[in-house]
Amino acid sequence: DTGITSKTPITLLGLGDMGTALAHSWLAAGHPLTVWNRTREKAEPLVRGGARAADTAAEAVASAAGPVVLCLLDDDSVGETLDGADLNGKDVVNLTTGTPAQAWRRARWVNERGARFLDGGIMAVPPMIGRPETGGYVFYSGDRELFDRHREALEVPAGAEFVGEDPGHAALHDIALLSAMTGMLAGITHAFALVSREKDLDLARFAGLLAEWLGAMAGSSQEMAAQLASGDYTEGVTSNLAMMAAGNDSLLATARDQGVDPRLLVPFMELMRHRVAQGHGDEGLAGLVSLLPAAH
Ligand code: FVH
Repeated sequence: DTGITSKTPITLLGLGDMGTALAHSWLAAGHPLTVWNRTREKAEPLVRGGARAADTAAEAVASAAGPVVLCLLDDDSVGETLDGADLNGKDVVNLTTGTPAQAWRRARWVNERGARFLDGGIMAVPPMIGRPETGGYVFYSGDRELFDRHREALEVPAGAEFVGEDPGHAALHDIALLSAMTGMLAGITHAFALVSREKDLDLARFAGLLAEWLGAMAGSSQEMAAQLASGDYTEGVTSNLAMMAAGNDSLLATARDQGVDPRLLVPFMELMRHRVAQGHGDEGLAGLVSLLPAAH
């Protein structure tokens, strides 16, 4: 073994749970890897596995011949870490979770320092990294040329989904999916509150039924997308709002009978009722989107 490889060298700043998982996947795939972490000890197991640990973030960046990947706690820690580093001519890939506005500002900040910028939103947890069969992936947005150039290396830890040249779009996709998940988890919590006091009810069996049902219902997002695209919120409606709003009475009555506080459901139900009261009971859920613009 000459130690010479044609694999893209990676510089990784941040060795928390996610950064460490990313590092192991690149090492396992044979990529030369330079790492830096604020708490140096976290780099030791990776050094034993063949990585080089830089003494400072600035030194890691200065020696980078490939993408400089950041996977840190938040956008502030990205700013602190890159402060004082010479970014001129570098390719910066930020896998730190943040908002679209933070991504826009960070892109400008990085570009002003002579570097290219790609933002990423990781849709995976650490055990899914380097295991394509788990379906984990990363949303990328920003510099398309940077993405294409390093695509092979970026696809080592998880799948790569480029969602546009607007640097904020990866974060927007990430946050939109996490927001949808939050609503889903609220629904799951309510469902378990309804059934969990029943002594003779098999919760594991119920969990399986629930997961299957949610999977089947998730297809309605395509119906909503089509309605939003056409502007006709009645297009292809399978379940209209008037019917669903009427059904809500049964959901609330059952919550009451089971001694369950319906607070996780009520705001959404009120939105449905409002839209029906406006005379749009024949629509699907897409019409609710028009009720959501926040007052500034
Ligand atoms: N872990 C997960 O399940 C999720 C999955 C989806 C994506 N997230 C995001 O990934 C980013 C990193 O997450 P993480 O799991 O690696 O987070 P931690 O284990 O808490 O590690 C945090 C690292 O950030 C370093 N750090 C914190 N503050 C600073 C700072 N001011 N300057 C420099 N580095 C800083 C910290 O260093 P240390 O504490 O070890 O010294 C860790 O390396 C994150 O955006 C998730 O939202 C993960």
